[in-house]
Amino acid sequence: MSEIQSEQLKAILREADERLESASVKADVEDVRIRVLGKKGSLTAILRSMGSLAPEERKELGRLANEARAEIEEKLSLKFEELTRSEQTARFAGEAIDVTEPGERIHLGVRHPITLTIDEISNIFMNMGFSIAEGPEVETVFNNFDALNAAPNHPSRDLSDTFYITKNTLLRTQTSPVQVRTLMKEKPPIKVISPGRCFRTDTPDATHSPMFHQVEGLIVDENITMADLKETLDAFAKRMFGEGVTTKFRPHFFPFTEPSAEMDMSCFKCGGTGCRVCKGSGWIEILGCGMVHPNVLKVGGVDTEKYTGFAFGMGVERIAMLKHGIDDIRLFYENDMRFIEQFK
Ligand code: 2U9
Repeated sequence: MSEIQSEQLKAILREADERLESASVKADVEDVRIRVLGKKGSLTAILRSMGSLAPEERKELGRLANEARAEIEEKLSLKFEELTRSEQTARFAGEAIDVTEPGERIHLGVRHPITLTIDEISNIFMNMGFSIAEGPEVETVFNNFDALNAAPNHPSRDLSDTFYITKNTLLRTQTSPVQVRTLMKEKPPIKVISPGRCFRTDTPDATHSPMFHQVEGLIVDENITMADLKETLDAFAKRMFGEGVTTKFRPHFFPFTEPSAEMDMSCFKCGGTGCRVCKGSGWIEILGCGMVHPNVLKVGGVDTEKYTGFAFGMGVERIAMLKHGIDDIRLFYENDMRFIEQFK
């Protein structure tokens, strides 16, 4: 074997080593493979040139060249693996997520205390077999006043109490028109409550708001008496404010009921001895009620010889204020989240 070829092999190995040493990406390794082992590679050229050598020399050079090729292939593959690993490590580092990092807090909304109170009241009545009836906030003067036996000169009809839209339409001042619609549409037995928004021209103060909420109820069936009214509303007070409360009924006047009453309950805070909540009296007024006036039943096409009914109404804000010790109705409409979030 010629000295020159042996030197050439060493030079090829050295060059391959140097190039692999400085290879920084996999393409560099491939470049070295092509330079040495490719079709026009330096080692390939030597192997091709062996044909012209004497058999002895060819054998010796062949052995050395094959050893050199094996050595270079081994180094190529080691370097390739090394770069594959380091590229992967670099990629993983870029993709890394710190699972211990605190997440961004999602701000969940809460239901409004008035919604919560309406739901609580509605659930109590639904558990007694009432269904929920809803209707429009813009109503006819007929449904809001005439059908409810309000005298033509009744003060609540006054421009200074009611938001009129036209001569015959208005923003409902109570949710009773919903029940007037139910009476006119359905036959007894009727057992509904109507929760919803109402409007009156009140100037806002701690206990008044021109927009407020009511839950009203209506039962019409055979043999409904004042005893059913008292039993139902007493049960409501106990479920809403605690089993310990007792109720009493004071005579009152409403055009749509006769007889009419207001229901007081013993103070759920002090038990009746007198405190800040009941203003020292031991009693808290919570709703109005009465036996449905025959005139109202007749408007609904109900046979007043066969059927009687009772009705009631309560202000939702008042119930919520009592229950949660809130002293200003305006807090409900400011939507200050520090207030709203206390009731979830
Ligand atoms: C029909 C017949 C009768 C509904 C009733 C009351 C008594 C009552 C007030 C409570 C406080 C309104 O929010 S408030 O100002 N309501 O006292 N409401 S009986 O009577 C009806 C309703 C519909 C067809």
